Amino acid sequence: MVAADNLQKTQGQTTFDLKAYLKDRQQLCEAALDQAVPMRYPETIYEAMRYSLMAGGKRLRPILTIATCEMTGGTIEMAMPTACAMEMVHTMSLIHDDLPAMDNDDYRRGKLTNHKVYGEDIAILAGDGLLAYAFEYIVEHTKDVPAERVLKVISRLGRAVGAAGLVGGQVVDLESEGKTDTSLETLNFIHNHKTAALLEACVVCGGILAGVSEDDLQRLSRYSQNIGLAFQIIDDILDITSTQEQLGKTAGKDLASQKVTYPSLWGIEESRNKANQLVADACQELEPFGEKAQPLMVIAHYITQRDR
Ligand code: GRG
Repeated sequence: MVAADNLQKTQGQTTFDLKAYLKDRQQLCEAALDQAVPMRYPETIYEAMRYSLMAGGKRLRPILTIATCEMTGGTIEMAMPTACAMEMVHTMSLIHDDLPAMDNDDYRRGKLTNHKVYGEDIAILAGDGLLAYAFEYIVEHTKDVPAERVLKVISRLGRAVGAAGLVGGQVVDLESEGKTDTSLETLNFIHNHKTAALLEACVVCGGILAGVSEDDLQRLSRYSQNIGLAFQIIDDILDITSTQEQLGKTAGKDLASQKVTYPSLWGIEESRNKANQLVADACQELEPFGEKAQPLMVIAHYITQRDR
């Protein structure tokens, strides 16, 4: 289904059916991921990798890659291997984040965490396996895209994942544990790296695959940094206002550990206002893309309206 199929006419006004769009894209991604990581010998590791990869989740990251690639003139087919790789990297980061040495969580995506089922040793290796395979998968499966674009995607993803991205954010987060005086600057550093960096890579890489100009790449980068921070602010709010059943992971952890979060600094209402402002700023960056930007604009609003 192309994005235009999700346009609906209601009382003479054209609206975008986000629910149908997300469901359609989630199904496409689920099928592609299922195919991307089949069961093989040694079964233990493939089973552990598939356990977390196929455990659901919103599939926001691969959907962003596909939506950006389509908006900038590419196709779903061009984007899908990179989209799958983004979800592999995201899933590996969740597996490692849940380990006893990190956040020590028992539930994720409504199921027991990977190490609870397979043990810490296999969970670490399942994360490593997904991380390495993500890069291999992009190189081996991307078709009809010039090689230099694929190289750029590999480079951007590597940067987003390493010490300049997720790993760096996680380290500062670990160092902030137990501290009640974490500054806003440090909090922003943590989430710009832990959360926004991968979301940015998803969006920017979608554009790179389609061959966007440097100016448009900068616009996509600003859009995704804004939605990345908004995503984290809402994540912090949901940790307070939602239940474990709704989130599929332990709720109320931040309050219990007295962690400094956006709502602990600003309160819930002000945090929500800031998230809405970030989404408005993000959407402004998309104006030059016209009508075609509708899916990315609607996804940006979904980020602040979501309940899980
Ligand atoms: C990447 C090499 C490497 C190591 C990992 C553990 C770690 C370093 C980083 C932590 C990254 C992390 C878990 C950030 C949190 C991001 C976040 C808000 C996750 C929740 O994302 P959702 O709500 O989850 O999109 P679903 O399950 O819907 O996909």
